[in-house]
Amino acid sequence: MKKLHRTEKLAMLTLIAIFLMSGAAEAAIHQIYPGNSIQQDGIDVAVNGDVVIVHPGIYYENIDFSGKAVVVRSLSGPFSCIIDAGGNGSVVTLDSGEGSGSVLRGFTLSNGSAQAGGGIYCGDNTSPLIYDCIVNQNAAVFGGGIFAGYGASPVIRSCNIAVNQADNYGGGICLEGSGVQTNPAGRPVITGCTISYNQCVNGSGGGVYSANNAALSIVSSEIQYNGAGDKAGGVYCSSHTVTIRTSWINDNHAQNGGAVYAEQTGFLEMINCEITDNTALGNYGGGINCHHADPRIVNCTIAGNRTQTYGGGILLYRSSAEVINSILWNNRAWQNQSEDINIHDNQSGLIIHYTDVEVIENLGGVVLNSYNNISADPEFANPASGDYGLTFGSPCRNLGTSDTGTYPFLPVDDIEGDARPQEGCHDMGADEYAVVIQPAGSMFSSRFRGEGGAH
Ligand SMILES: [Ca+2]
Ligand SMILES: [Ca+2]
Repeated sequence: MKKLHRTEKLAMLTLIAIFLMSGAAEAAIHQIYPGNSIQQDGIDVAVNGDVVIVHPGIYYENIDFSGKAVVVRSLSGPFSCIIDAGGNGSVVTLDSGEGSGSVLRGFTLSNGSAQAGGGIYCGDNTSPLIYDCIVNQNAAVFGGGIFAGYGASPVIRSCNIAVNQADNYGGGICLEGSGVQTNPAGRPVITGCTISYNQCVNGSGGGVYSANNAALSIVSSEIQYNGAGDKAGGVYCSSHTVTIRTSWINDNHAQNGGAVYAEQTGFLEMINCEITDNTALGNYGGGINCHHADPRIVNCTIAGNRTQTYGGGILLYRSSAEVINSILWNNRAWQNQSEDINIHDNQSGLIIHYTDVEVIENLGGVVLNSYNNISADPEFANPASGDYGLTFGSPCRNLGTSDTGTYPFLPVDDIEGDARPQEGCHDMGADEYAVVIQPAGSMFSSRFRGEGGAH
């Protein structure tokens, strides 16, 4: 190897020094211990690119990212690191245009109380990452757990949002004009989350509320046991674009729209979802209530939902639905009679193909395009315990369509992540029955829920 001259050595050492210094400056780490303040000792002294690491403990304070692109994370996860706002204000505020470089990870956020966003307030045009957090026991008028404002596109990933309360909108999460308003591709994303036991006392959206032309994407999430005093125990949308994929919406309750209430929504698509055992305590839509909204429902299982009068499974009021490869079974309406879909007026319509449906009540719909449907007990695995997977003998096996030319939106997997199609053809409903050949030659159904489920 050629021996370096002294000047070359100096130049190289200088380069190494600059590299080390600049590297250190870009990612300073601020360690926070119990007795410190996450805000004063961490965020306030941090600059863009820094990391604030919070050691296990309970921190009684409110924190504000103040527009900084910093990562604020716990050392060892949300169970041992709690931020408690003491009933005074939002626990966490992001209200200075924070982008995806602002990351909150691994905290339990509790005891916030605010006008909007008891747990987390995401102001206009923010797009932070909220990751691996428990948002628990917070209260607000709008968004008991989380609020996102005009043009905001937060990513909420692997969070548990539970036992929060809102007076007016969004017991768990409230999205007001979020997403597309200022960025055509912008949308809040809720992925891998559990949203449960939240309440919206007087208004709409026990789990999630999305309105004022907001966009929203919900993926691989469970929305369960939420309640609303008015519309939508699970998800309320009066929105620009809403997609819900590979998710469970079950055991929610509201006056109207036990699981979902869609109103004046530009585009609502639900794929690989189970909408089960929800209740409308008032009149309309035990499962999904559509009011001037035109949903596309693909490979969904809608079963065991209840209402007092119209639309045990789906109510269509001045709405047209497209239902493909789905199961609608044992939904109940007036006097506990079977009624899976109610086409309520002459400005509504239904396209239903390759679906197992028990009862369609048509009160004058202008379009009823029905093709290749069946009406047979789907033989769910154990609906009494909430298991709406298919059994080996189910008539829904291999009677869906796999024609991606006619139906380009068909999913390539099921609610559990099994590949579709199995046995050469899509099944009806959210679950694809997967037959796996074991080395010993035995056969069994591989039915596993995603994270933390009972399937
Ligand atoms: Ca199949
Ligand atoms: Ca499956």
